[in-house]
Amino acid sequence: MIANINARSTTSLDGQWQAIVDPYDVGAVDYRAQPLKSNGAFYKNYKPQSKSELVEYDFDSSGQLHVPGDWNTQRDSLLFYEGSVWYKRSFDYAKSPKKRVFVHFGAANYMAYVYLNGEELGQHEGGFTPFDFEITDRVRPEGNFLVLRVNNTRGKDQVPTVNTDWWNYGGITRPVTLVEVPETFIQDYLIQLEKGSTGQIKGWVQLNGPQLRQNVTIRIPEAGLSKSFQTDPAGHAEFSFGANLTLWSPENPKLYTVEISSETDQVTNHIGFRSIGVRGTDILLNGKPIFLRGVSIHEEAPLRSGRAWSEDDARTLLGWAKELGCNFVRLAHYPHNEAMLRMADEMGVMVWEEVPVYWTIQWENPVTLRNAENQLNELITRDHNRAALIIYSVANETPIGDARNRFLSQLIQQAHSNDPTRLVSAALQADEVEEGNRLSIRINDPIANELDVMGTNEYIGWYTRRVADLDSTDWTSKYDKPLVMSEFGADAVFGLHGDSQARWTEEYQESLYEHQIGMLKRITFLRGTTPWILKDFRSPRRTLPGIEDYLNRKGLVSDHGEKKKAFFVLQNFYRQLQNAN
Ligand code: GCB
Repeated sequence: MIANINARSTTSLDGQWQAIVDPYDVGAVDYRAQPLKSNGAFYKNYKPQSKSELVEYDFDSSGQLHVPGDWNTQRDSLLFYEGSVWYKRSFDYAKSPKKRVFVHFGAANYMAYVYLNGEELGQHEGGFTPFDFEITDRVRPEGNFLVLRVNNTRGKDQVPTVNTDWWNYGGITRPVTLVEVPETFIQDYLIQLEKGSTGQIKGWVQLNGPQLRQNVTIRIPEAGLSKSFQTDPAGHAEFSFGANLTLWSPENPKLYTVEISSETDQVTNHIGFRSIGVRGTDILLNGKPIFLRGVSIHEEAPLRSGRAWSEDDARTLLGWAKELGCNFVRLAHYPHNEAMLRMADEMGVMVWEEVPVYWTIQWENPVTLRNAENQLNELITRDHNRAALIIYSVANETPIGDARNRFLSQLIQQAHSNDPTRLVSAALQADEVEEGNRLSIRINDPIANELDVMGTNEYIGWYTRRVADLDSTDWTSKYDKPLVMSEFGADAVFGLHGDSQARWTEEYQESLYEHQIGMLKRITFLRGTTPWILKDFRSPRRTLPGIEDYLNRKGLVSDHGEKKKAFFVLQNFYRQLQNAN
């Protein structure tokens, strides 16, 4: 994967694409369920050569879908659709001499089968991470046609699996871009502060192409830095050097222009430098203890329905979080689009990113584990230069057991070894123990031993017990580690009023937040909160008519952007925390 394509010479393929809805995959397999190779295969984009020839598909008269975008919110008939849609887009491309060309996809949910000019380029599994294919020798000056079959059928062995509390939006949900690079190009690089240091930059550069041994220079003009290195025969160079930098923080999200140049290529990135670590139950940003004032966010557009993908979407969502007083967001439950991370870097919001290892997963299945590892890798590769990114979360509410423990342990090790500088967490669930007339909640999950930060989701006052019970609930942990309360919340319909005992009212939600905050203040090892959730979001599990209407209503903001009463309760708590610092 090519890192940071924003810094490249690119051509956008976004816009209207021709689209064929294919619920039975007739464009891919024949009536004996064998792969289609004839002109009947939709990726051939074949046209009848005479009036007698039978061809049963036609992209040009099949309607269009906008890319990027989920298909569910673009046509009423696709609202609940799960299956295949074929996309086609034609383009001309004048390739510069001695350059290589890649086609890059921000994401397509869930499987993507990609073809150029009637030939297969490859496949990608996983709905939320980027992928690219080289097309240097296949792209023509005129009349190219790029075809994708995107299939969002859920499967038990997938990541996520069949059961989730969010809408399974299908489609090419993020931008599609042609990227042109030199024959030997800078494929990826990591330029970050060394773990535990605020004055030492450590990282590597990786070249790709025929001329792998080169001089590479890292320049940070504003900091007066210029360092050169030689890559090894595999095109890799590691480096470490001292730097006197203004550190990135939410209060001062300083980004430097960093230039990485080799003899054949040059790229620029805006990079912030900060350290993140833990000491006992504290989380340290740039060496100082911090409290993560956060909120959970789904990747849904703030002011229209469907998947979010643009810079404007990111600005609005993170703007609401900042208005709440947040210095932190949890991007649940899968990798969000890259614009969110860039915006978080600029706006000074720390980020928890997550892979969709959610609820039940085939813990025993090695293919499922490889898939989860791959999604985690692609996420790390995409975002490892973002200062805002401080935590990787490897799972959400997964049931304790040997196979699950091994699975998560593998992901935790992988995150640590691929990116030693960031913290690793998971949203766990805790045990409830009655002690006299008080309730004790105990964090007791073997996987906590391997995490840097523990996350816990709890729904006291909504799914379990009553709101008043929060006043007599205490938390314990046998781990000397920080806790982020990664979820709590209640559903409320914006504008529905009643007393604080009445479900679905803003008053119920408001009261639950007040009592939750009372309880949270008593947890001595609590270092962050990301209540559930910033905005009402689509969920197929939420069927109650007139109330849910297929929306999870736990938003602090409604699906139309209206702030509920609980928004102001949380805002007030975060103001107190901010003033106490
Ligand atoms: C949870 C899940 C989240 C759900 C939420 C709810 O525990 O982690 O994905 O949406 O509860 O509203 O039930």
